[in-house]
Amino acid sequence: MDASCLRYSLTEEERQTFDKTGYLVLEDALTPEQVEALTREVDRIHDEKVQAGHEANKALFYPNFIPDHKLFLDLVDYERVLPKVWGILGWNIYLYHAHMIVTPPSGQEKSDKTFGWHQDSGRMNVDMETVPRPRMSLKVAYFLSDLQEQGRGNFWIVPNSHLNNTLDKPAGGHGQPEGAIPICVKPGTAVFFDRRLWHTASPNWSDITRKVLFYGYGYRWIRTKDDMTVQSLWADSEPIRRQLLGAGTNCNGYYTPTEEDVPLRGWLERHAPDQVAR
Ligand SMILES: O=C(O)CCC(=O)C(=O)O
Repeated sequence: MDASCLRYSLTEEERQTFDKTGYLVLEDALTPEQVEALTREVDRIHDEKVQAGHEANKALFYPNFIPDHKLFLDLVDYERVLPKVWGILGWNIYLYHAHMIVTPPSGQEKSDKTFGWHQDSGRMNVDMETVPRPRMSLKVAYFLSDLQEQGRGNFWIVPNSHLNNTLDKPAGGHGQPEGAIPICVKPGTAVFFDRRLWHTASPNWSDITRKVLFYGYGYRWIRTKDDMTVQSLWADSEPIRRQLLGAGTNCNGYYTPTEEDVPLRGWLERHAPDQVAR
């Protein structure tokens, strides 16, 4: 990894925003050329899935897409984004989960039905007993389609809700929680969010297909959340990418890492010692 990526390190202002609100918006994280090239691959995969029987007007949730194209792999340690991820979580991290979502126009009437609000990681939220629950992981969502207006299948969040273990939803299944907002962004925007931030997908009432890539980073001792069949990519990856793709020397190395388990720590010690927090 080139040390020039350090110009994208998490700033103090970004840290405060993320800590306070539970999310961070990074406009122009991807260039228009990257958006175009990634969109081509997303469209290709979507077409293949539809040919294989996926209903064309239903949202496509497709996990474990990293092995499908080098462009997806290259975002795992993307220079504009990874420094902010380690700035928040530290160096003992990997990509525990990734999914692509394509949300075509639903063709349905607008409704005020309450969306599917949740925090990430399922049972993690039940099995852990603290208030607030610990952060553990975050996701980076790369928006490829134009979501500058709401109603386009936008990602919705309740800002500042990440420290609340519960969320009050309107009674009767209508309306959204107090403070809820749609994320309205242009293509190429990356949104970082704490896994505890209450969030949801929403229906696409527009005629623009929504396309998003989600990259979930967490501590190396967290299990993968989808199949993550990325082991075949290890051999051709440089050490930090290999770490991010889940490599380790043995099981204990996920809990008590050696130098070989976490090349990211060694790299930071050499290039940015002030960023090796713990
Ligand atoms: O599709 C969306 O906008 C929401 C995705 C989501 O809920 C998630 O990644 O946990």
